[in-house]
Amino acid sequence: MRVLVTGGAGFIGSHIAERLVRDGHQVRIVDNFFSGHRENLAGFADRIELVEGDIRDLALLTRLCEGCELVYHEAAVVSVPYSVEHPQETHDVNIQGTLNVLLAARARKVRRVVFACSAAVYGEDPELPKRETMAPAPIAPYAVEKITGEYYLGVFHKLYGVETVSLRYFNVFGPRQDPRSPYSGVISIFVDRLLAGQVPTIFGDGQQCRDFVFVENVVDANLLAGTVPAAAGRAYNVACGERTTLNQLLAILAKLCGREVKPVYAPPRAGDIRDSLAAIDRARSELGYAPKVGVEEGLRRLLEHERRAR
Ligand code: UD2
Repeated sequence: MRVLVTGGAGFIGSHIAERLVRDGHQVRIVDNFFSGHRENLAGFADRIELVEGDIRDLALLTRLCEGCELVYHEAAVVSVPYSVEHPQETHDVNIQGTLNVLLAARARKVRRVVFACSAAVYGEDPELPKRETMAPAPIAPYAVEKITGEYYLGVFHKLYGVETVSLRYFNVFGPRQDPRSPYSGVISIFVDRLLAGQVPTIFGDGQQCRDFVFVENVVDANLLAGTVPAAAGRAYNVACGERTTLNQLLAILAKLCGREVKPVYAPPRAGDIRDSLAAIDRARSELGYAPKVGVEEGLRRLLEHERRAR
């Protein structure tokens, strides 16, 4: 089948696109290269249709949806702090862009749209694990934008019959995650520092926890979300369902690198939530999702990939 991946040159989008190509699908990518990179497509660039363009352009999206059965909507401004600094811009991309994807999908009779949502929608309610039945409590523009996108999906499903699935990603990590921005994920930053022989900084006491999930598991969840009939109109947490503290994370990385690492501890980062952990029962029972790559194995694969790339 023909599939459109928005943000297909980005960290997660490129992994989804690569798997789809490997499975024999015709893949069309649209990316404006704001945070995507052509290098992310190395190895399969000759087997995709790549269009440089922006999801704020409804006419373009409508053309790109022509002949597509499925859309994976991964394009977004993905940074919480950036959304705090530039709420108008992130609104335009993350809300208007998502609405455009849905309008284009409806106009071109795309069967299903799978949306990259975020654990950010849960906000700072301390109750763990996070379940999809909990009320969203956004505390940043980014979270407002992601939950609004999800609400739009629900409405397009109910009103217009577009099949929609929203995947609430927790802390995704893996190859191609850019460590060079101040908004990068902690694992990409730690691995970059360790391989450069530098000392990582832990903000806070390191006892805060996250539900880190290797990107291949996220790809699995997306493929299931694209095919399982009962998923239409639903939202799912995508995570490992396990908590890892930052101190544990660094200890695992140090062990895998075969050396002792003493981090620098700095004051907690403003606006951070303390702990995060997902319940993944719904994704397990309805999608048949199971995280195949655990955190430690994912970290081993990431290190191996980064060592080879240097
Ligand atoms: C994640 C998502 C974000 C949003 C948010 C919702 C990523 C990359 N970000 O942000 O998009 O969904 O969850 O809650 O997945 N830290 C250090 N040292 C560093 C960098 C970070 O100690 O050099 C700490 C940081 O203070 C935090 C933890 O690591 O306690 C995780 O930080 P993050 O930026 O990787 O991800 P998070 O959970 O803030």
